[in-house]
Amino acid sequence: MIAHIAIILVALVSSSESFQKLLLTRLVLRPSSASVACAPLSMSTTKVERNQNFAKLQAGYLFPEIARRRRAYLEQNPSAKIISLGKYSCIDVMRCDTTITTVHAMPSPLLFVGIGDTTMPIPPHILSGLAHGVSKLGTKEGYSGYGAEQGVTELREKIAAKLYNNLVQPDEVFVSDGAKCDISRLQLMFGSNVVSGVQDPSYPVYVDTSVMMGQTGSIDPALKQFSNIVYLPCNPGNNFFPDVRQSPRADVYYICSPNNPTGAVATRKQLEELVQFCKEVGSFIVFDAAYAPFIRTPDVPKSIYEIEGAKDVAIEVNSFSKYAGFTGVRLGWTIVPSGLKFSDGTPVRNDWNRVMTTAFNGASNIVQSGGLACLDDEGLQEIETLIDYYLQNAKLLKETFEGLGFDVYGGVDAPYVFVHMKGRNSWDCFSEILETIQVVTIPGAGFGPGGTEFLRMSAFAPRESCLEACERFKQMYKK
Ligand code: PGU
Repeated sequence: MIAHIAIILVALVSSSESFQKLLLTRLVLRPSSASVACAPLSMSTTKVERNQNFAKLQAGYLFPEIARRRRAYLEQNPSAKIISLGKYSCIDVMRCDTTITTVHAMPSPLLFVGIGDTTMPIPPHILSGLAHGVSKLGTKEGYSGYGAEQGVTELREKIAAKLYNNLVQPDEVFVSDGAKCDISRLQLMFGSNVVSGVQDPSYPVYVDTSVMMGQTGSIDPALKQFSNIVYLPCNPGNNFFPDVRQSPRADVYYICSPNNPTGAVATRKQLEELVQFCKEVGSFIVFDAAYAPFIRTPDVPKSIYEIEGAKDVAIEVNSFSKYAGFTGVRLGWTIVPSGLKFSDGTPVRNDWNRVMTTAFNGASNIVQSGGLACLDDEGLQEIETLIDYYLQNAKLLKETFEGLGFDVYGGVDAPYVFVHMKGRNSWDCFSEILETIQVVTIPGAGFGPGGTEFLRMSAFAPRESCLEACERFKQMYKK
């Protein structure tokens, strides 16, 4: 319709009389047969039915909602000096002693500088890998186009060797543009007839994509849980790891360790029991190991494949995002063991390959060159150094809240510190902290009902911001 109006205007201002006549005849005097047959549609609707699964989702995705609230606060308080300890943390200490107009005039300053989550620059060796990927494209010999959809062979081999000690084979590694995208594509593969099991609280993508795929019924407003999802309670009483035997069976268990948001890490024994259970009941595990390199405690598994028998039941998603500051660069991978099968005997890897070749066209060749550099000895050392830095922030946050008398979880082998606000709703605490000391935290309620009384603090921040946030918390909560 708008296009038609535009063409009519062009015709009217056109100097050529015959052109005007032609266009007006075609567009105005001879309406299309469809518009003759049907009653005119209102400007604001079409005849395309909305996917009702989307109507089941309660609100927008968690992190943009946090950003919206922060922006709203800044608009009311343009001189506020905000610190974020969650997503969008790299605005660090943001002085908005500008006018509201200036804030608007910048391209969403709060979000723009913050997208990426990690805040430290990409270190030199890894950066040189990315640069090498760029320069190769400018040469005849180095140029490459599409594919391979599964990732370049060298990178698949290096991931299998350097990160999995050859516990997995290169042809079980599928390189991608990130773990979140792979989780969504896994859901596409699983379809709408499976039952998902999630830790409660958990990274919201597992539940939201299950809803989008039509696996669930609607949400129970009192429980804040969707029907047909198995919510596995995770709390201090079970060290934030679920006892799957206490809940109804799910087809696919989404297990994240180190955990977002609780910061808990699953022990070898816990994972052994989980694998054993899934073998007994014939379920899959989707193991999200996006924070694996934060594990420093000896004998805590960094991959599900360190557990015997895991290749019979588990898929692992992973990503360079938090390893190497690639949140904006985008590079991840998923391991699908060759022996993992659906109930009809079809290898899962076949269907995953079908998804990746159909709904994905391979990770960027530039970025894969950066991934190769990550896995050189120098790159691995740079990753260690980055993670040391964030773990030090986590320690500062953890000690601050412990010193203030809170019960605090995580923050040892994970970048997240989970603080119990005892009896208080985390959205209220979020607002109170934002308004009182201008620090942005993430309410645990956003990760499921199990997180209602907790706040998630992220260690992804510049040290100065972290230190200043700790000082402000001390001021706010001192007795
Ligand atoms: N898995 C877990 C457990 C995560 O926490 C995140 C990001 C991802 C996967 C995404 O990995 P990519 O490889 O970068 O896609 N969690 C961040 C960002 C949240 C979001 O979804 O935008 C966080 O703050 O929780």
